[in-house]
Amino acid sequence: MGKLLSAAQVRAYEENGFLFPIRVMSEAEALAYRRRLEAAEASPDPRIPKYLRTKAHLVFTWCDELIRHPKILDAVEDVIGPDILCWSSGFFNKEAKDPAYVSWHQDLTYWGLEPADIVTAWLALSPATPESGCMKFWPGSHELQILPHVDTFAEKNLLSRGQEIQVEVDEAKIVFDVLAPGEMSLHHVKLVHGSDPNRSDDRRIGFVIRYVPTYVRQVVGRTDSATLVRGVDRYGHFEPEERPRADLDPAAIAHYEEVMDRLNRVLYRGTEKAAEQPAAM
Ligand SMILES: O=C(O)CCC(=O)C(=O)O
Repeated sequence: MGKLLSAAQVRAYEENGFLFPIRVMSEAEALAYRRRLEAAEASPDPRIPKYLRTKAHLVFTWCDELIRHPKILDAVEDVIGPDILCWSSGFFNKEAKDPAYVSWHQDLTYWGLEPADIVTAWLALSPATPESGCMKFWPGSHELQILPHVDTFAEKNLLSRGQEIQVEVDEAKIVFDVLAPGEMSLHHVKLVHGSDPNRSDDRRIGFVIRYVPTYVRQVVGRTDSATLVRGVDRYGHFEPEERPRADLDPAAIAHYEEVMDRLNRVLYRGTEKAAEQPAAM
């Protein structure tokens, strides 16, 4: 028995490369976070979408609170151990009847991180169903090497480069990551996954948190940064990040810009695309 997950759940994560549903908060708590998001989105400040997409925890106190949520961390600890850094966080949202989608991909492809003991917590703040365009997983694909990906930069693709694997996925084998608000899934950084457009009448809102054990390192960029959220960092592979003292605090924004400038050089390496508008990873 782990902190939150049973031994059978941890085994299922290791075998399949994903685990869901994991209830980490009540529907009411999830709704309260949805309201915080929607209040931020209501601001006329044009920089808000960028802040919400990548490393949102550096700019919004309630996102900083979410990446430290004890139940989320308990489940994460059960799969990657007790010394945990948050490398990124942000929203993958689809509006009602939104054609936006996510092509089949493996997260690790462009992140420059090693080794691959990295997990994403995907927290639902609205219903995630096949109709609303929930994630879909290829079970066991985290055991594969990184597959060849092509950059499409397709307009409706939510990924930074519209990256897509060059391998046929057997649709009969895929599993839909169905979640109610307040539930989350975990997926391994090499798992092949994607998602379809939202055909429902509600927004599909996912807060995505990338967690790495402290021994992971950045091998492409010269430096990288992360936030220690549990345990001790005995390695110092990542520069420590600063917590926001208030939402959109000017010091936090200056720190965000500096960190993102470095990270975008890694995420967009080898492309001509200017990295002025960080997309989701
Ligand atoms: O939210 C989605 O539809 C895709 C998210 C994703 O690709 C990820 O969290 O790695």
